[in-house]
Amino acid sequence: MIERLELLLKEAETSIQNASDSKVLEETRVKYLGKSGLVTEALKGLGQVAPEMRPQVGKVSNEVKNRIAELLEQKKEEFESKGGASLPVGWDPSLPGRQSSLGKMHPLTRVQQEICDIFRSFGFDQVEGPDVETDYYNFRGLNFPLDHPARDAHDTFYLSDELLLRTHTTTLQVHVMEKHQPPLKVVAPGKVYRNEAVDATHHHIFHQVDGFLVAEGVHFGHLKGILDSWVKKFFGSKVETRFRPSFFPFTEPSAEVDISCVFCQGKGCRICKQSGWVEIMGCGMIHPAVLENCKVDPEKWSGFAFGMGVERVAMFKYDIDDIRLFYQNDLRFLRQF
Ligand code: 2NM
Repeated sequence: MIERLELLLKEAETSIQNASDSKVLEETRVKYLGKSGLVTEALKGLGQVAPEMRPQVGKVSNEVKNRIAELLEQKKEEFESKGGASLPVGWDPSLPGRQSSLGKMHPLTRVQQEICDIFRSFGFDQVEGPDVETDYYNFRGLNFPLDHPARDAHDTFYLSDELLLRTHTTTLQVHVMEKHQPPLKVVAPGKVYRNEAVDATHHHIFHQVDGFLVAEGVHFGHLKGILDSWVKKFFGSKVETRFRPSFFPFTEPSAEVDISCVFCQGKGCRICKQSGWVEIMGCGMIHPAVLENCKVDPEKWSGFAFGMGVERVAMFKYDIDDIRLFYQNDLRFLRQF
């Protein structure tokens, strides 16, 4: 028995020494130490050994087993230090590596961040909120009358009588004013949803940045100053603004903001339809009813607010003529930004 074990050890030593790679080494391990390996099988004969010999035979068999295991381990480390152990057979380390490509931000995400970064540099805080809102935060709190056309199911995605997908991020102004008393300066970016037919300039999901400022003695001049400064930072210092009277339920007075066309410097071109001006956002002085809804005293506080579409601003900045390009994941389009 002892002789047999010593013979197996010699054989195993030679096999391990000659093993050419980690696969052959593993085969050698299984051949000797595996469940039905040669050493394991030899040990099953221990029962037939005379009882007085058993301790010595037992000792030798343990030594043989441990020695083989040790040799296997040494050889394995040798392979690993050469970098050979985990390499698949036939792998050619001299081949060039596979290139992994780096992704980047979607143009809409970037433009949305650029818009908000400028307002943050003016001291505005940035907030975000839920896409699913109640009728109150989206409409009633913002002074929309019950029969306002925007509340029609044709224009808004209702989840129930009371719940809907927000049609503007102006909902955040109500949330913020309910929780915090003025003075406040806030911008709210996010996705909004409208039940629109999709075409080159409309989509049922788009992005908006809405903002407002409430303090003591705020007037229309402050609104013009802040928005004109924002336009000059975003589009360039030579770009002019103009304010045209308009209507929104939550502001009074209300205005549309046009900027001089950045493609023709206001001379008139295809983009501005020869007018020299392009509409870029809506704004106004916050309606006293909205302040009251939010428990802000309109006798003490006043404020202005504005809202713009991120897609529209991005399309104008980069001369993109179809809003659908933003959502098609076409890398030929996305890689240009
Ligand atoms: C716009 C246009 C005009 C607006 C109003 C408010 C507030 F504070 F009253 F809730 N936030 N944003 C506003 C005003 C939004 O988007 C075209």
